[in-house]
Amino acid sequence: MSDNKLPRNVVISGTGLWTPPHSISNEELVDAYNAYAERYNREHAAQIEAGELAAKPLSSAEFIEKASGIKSRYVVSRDGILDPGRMRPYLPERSDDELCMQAEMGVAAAKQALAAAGKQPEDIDAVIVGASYMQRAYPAIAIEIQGALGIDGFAFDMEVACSSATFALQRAVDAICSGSATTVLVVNPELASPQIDFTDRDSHFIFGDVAVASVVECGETATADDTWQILGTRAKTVFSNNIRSNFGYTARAADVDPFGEGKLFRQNGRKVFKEVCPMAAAHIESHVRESGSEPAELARYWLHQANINMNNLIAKKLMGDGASEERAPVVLDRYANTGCAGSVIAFHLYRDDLQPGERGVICSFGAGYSIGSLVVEKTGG
Ligand code: CO8
Repeated sequence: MSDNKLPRNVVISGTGLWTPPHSISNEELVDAYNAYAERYNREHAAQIEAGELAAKPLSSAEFIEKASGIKSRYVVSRDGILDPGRMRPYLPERSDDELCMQAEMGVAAAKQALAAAGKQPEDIDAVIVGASYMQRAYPAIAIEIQGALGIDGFAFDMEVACSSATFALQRAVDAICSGSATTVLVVNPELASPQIDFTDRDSHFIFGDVAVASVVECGETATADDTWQILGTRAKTVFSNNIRSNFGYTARAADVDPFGEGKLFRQNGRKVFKEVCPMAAAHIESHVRESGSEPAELARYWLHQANINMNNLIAKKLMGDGASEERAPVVLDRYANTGCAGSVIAFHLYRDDLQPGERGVICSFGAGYSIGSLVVEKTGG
């Protein structure tokens, strides 16, 4: 408690995780992609031969696991992704009277977080939805979730790509510290699969769908057994084009196909790896020191889940020879990269064994570039 850098005692008092019902292994994904690529190459053989078109290279499950650590991913809809004639999920349009897909995912995670925190909808003052993409511009997904749960107060959406969750948690902390709210529900429904170009070998394997939620409140009102005091938050952004998504509503006015070549997720993965690892490690190191701990002593690092080699490098930098999967848990092997949700999934699944007084960091790093961190300490005991 003595190292709390916040003007108030603020805690995370409950989290929730909604996992989609379908998963796709690397082998299944690669089979579908390769069938698509072979068909494409056959159909365009003459243009490829003439040098007018590039042949589609084949993908490999071994490459994917070795380069990223990803073995499978969860998705809200599987069949369309694995159909070489479609190569995108199938999400039928819903009427305005139905909950949209993203709100439905968010509500499922939010109900778990509320139950874990022992809160009723009337205890919540604000709902913040942070995600890499929003299914629509307005009304805000957060307001739809607020309405579906019967929460009074205010709600808003925010997008900071992979750091949308940690930045949203920071917004919740700031609201509580400023007195504009006492209990905030943060929801991160990452509906990633519609933004993936499943016909692009370099990126078809990266993402999965998921939703997480967290209740953040004043320590004085928290009644849950499992509460985590937030000792400090830190956010950092540096502009980079190395991870970019260009589809947007202005495409109509620019007379371009909003989902055409290069408009979906794309990245220069090598550069991202090289530039983000040292930035993230230095960010965490200085934030942990500021909170009064030595990085090597921290019990747990709930790191962003994009790439196992990145996480191993960062963990080694922070913990030296003490780095282990137990101290920096991995969920990307089965969830893949779930945008901003990855570090919160890790926090949700891998914290029960920590004792009161033990500390850890929830940290995201990714597009923007953006890095967000929270140093937390298990309370009670
Ligand atoms: N199968 C076989 N070979 C392949 C494949 C494949 N699927 N993909 C690429 N290759 C080939 C390449 O073409 C290349 O061949 P060559 O040497 O002949 O040119 C070779 O394999 C090596 O390719 P790379 O150099 O690209 O391979 P890397 O070892 O760098 O691994 C990674 C690629 C896995 C992409 C790696 O660079 C990486 O993970 N980097 C970090 C990237 C990262 O963290 N990005 C964050 C992205 S997400 C984000 O920030 C938020 C976006 C918000 C959206 C979220 C929605 C939920």
